[in-house]
Amino acid sequence: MTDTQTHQPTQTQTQTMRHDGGGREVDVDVVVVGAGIAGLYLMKRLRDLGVGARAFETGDDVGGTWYWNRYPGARCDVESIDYQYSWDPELAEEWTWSERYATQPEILRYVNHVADKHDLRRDVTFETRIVDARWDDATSKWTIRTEPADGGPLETLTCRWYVMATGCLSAPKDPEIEGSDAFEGEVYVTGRWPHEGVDFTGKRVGVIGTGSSAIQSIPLIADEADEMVVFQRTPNFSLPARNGPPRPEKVERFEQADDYREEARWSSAGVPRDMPELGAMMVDEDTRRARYEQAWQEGTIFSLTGAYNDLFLNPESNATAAEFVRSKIRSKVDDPETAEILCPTTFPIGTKRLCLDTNYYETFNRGHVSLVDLRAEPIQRITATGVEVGAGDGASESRSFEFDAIVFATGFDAMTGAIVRVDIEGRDGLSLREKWAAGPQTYLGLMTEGFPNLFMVTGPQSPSVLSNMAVSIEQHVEWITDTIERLREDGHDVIEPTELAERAWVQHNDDFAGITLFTQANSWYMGANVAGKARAVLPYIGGVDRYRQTCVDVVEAD
Ligand code: NA7
Repeated sequence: MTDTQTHQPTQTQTQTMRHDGGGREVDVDVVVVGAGIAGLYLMKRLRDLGVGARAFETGDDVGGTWYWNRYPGARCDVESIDYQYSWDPELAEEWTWSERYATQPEILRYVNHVADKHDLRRDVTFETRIVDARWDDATSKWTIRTEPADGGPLETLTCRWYVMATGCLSAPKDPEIEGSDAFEGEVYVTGRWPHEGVDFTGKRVGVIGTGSSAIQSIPLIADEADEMVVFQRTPNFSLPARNGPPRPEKVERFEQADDYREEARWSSAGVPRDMPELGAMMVDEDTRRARYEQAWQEGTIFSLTGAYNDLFLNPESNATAAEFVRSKIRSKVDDPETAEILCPTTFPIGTKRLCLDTNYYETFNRGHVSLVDLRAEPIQRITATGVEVGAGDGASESRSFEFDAIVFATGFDAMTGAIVRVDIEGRDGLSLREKWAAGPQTYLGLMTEGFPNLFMVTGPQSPSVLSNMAVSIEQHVEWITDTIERLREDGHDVIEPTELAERAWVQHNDDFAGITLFTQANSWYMGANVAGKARAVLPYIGGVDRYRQTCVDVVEAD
């Protein structure tokens, strides 16, 4: 990032109030959007640096992803020892995770504990949405308009630095099903689950989708429901989580927390682990199967696709791992026809997010649970009473299902959705939504040319969702806040990537993706789950370690 302009340093704490036509205008150094894991750490760091900052959050409390995703069975798919803050070492002493993979309520309690301990809520305006943000070249500031949830008047504020800490999976996508508003029974969306919980006892429940949210919630909803129908468009690969108490070997390694964390920061996915030296085709079938079996027993999302070093590169190698998991699905599901429907065949394993489950496949052995294969019988529409499926071309009879409740587990407009839902206008009236219409263009997933002083935490083209988010969030927050501090010290008011640097980074992303199998899947990694969204590899595939080094090099090169 070289294209900086020199101005006077900003004031250290500028909560200057200006009254303008009865409206309230506030100027702060930094506006942060989001009070999740990223937003809270940003606010803590900015406060410690003496930088005036205000955060805005649509929810009525902290937590981000863990505030919204309250569906039954919601858990992190990275072990809790890895998925926690490292910036306050006392937290590891104060907080003991009860499970290897903590549930959403436990993670939310942890986030609340951190917010309480560091008094972070006082700088957050809750129940408030950012409507738009406009860059003003004359003042080198952003003008931001916010809207309170109660429909009160919009408020305007200005800031020098604008940080989107809006999360990668926070904008639920439209289900894109005809009549999705027509159902007159209870409607639930996994990413916007009611705080008071839902009792499905005695109910007929339809679940649409078989991604991670569905795979986590289906076994628990089935425990309560009288009847359950799962509507599956694309089957997913899921591995048993083998949840329980935190793994003793992990707990033991974590006793040297500083070393452990440094290893995580310089690992490929933000979790310390042994890297494979061999390709899958370099060993015989028995050896391979034994290795996959060992990985299957480990219960992490990294074990199986990390068993050999070419599983994301070589289709033949990948096919051996995929077939191993299919054999497991067939052995778990009693009805062979149902088992085949549950077996993924249309994408290489790992190129859609792997899931971790507890009794997912086994749930289809329960008498009151059935599966509808939407590839054979697509959903025609949602009606007032349920769901209608059928080929619609006379190839298969249409069928109707009646429900008391429908659960939409239909996913998110991932990586870019929450960013472009805000109307962001950069230099010369450039709209971010328009700039990214053919796919995101960023420098390091941190900034984008034409939008000075706008930062993104775990933005597209950074490792983000292909890594332990806790590690990647901390790296981005530290990079952004260090950069702001340095610019202030050096008397620079503006930072913006050059077009050339950005083009090179986008090209590097595409080059990396092009040598892997990721481009073969219609996944949310590729933007393929949202109608009309450009097809582009959204996360950086080169790894946390390579990426971190690049960020260090950029700073060292001034
Ligand atoms: P996902 O993984 O995007 O899953 C969404 C599911 O919903 C997936 O099975 C989709 O099928 C299905 N879907 C979406 N739209 C439709 C329509 N119109 N008809 C039928 N089925 C549909 O979201 P999750 O919330 O489960 O998980 C997101 C991430 O959160 C997860 O990867 C973890 O990292 C945490 P498709 O595959 O598109 O055919």
